[in-house]
Amino acid sequence: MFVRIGITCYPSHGGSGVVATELGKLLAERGHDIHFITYDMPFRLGSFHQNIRYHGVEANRYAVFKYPPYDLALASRMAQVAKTYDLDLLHVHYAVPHAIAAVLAKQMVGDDLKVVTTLHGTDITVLGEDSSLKDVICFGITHSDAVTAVSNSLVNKTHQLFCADTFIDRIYNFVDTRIYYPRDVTFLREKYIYPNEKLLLHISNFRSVKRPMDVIETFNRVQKHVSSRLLLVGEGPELPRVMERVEELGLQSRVICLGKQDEVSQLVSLADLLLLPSEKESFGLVALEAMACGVPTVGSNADGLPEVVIHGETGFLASVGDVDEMARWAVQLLKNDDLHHQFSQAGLKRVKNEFCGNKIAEQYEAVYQRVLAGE
Ligand code: U5P
Repeated sequence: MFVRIGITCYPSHGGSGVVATELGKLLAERGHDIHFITYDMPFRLGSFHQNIRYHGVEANRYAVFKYPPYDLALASRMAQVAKTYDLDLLHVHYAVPHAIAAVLAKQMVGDDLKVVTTLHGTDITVLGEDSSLKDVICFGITHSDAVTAVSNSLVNKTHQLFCADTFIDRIYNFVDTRIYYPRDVTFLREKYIYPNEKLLLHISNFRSVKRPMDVIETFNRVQKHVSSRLLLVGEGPELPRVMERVEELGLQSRVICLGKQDEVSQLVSLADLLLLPSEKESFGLVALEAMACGVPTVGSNADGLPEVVIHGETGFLASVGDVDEMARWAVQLLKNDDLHHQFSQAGLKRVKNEFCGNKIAEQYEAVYQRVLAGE
């Protein structure tokens, strides 16, 4: 089956955009025609591929508009690209405003154009609680031809918050194991830590839902028992407060802050442990990236994270905010090389069995086939 697919996502650093981009690349490799329709080039799109085209979206800034009408510009661009390239379907990642714009584009083009919406998390768990958006999110979901969500937890949450009757396929996120694998990064490791030290890693958008302050509190406890350093990757609103706390605790020499990075696969391989203490985490893509590099996660048991990290097998999970418990688990793993190796191996096996790209691409293709057959 060959499908012409328009993909819309947030092109910036974030799980939904990363997965949408990686999926587009993989589908292109599998022979499908891929058209990214976004306001900016997705940051992980990388080099040229003959089956991938990019169509930018520009919202008109005419003086009378207090807010540039991006959603309408997107719908209009989707419809235009769909007509020009005879697209079979629009696959949109993140409900707001993408699903709604896609439904509008379908109305402009005609019913042959199908809409597949993938829910990634905060579009449901955060925005779903906003009364100004709830109804329109529900509209986008119920008018899509198929809806997928990245974890069972997110499927259940969507049913609870929105539409109990809508069928939702659970399709997990994936990693490209040609990029994420346990790399030999000894040369880089020497630049950050001494040979007797351990390296803990946190990667996120430093928003409060990621609880980055808990990362610091956990690390502070860990470094009292294990000679270690903490690498912070990413940027976001909580980062200044986080760095203030690092100073208050006198940890400046132990915490390395790299800011936003476009390519994290080498950095992930550097680490002995990933810290992910999120308050909400529909999936936890960084935990999967870490697992693929043989790095266990210590984090919270929020939402879908236990579907990715198996407690006691590929990492350890504690209640949200329980930094003492997280620190205890981290110390246990960092002090016991055999246990660490066992978790690392179990993680690699799990990635191969559950989260490999081609397996996930096949699941999306099955959804495409179903909607195109009108089922
Ligand atoms: N990410 C980066 N660079 C950064 C911060 C995050 O590439 O500076 C990526 C992570 O590697 C992951 C995604 O793929 O963004 C964040 O996923 P999530 O935290 O939204 O699940």
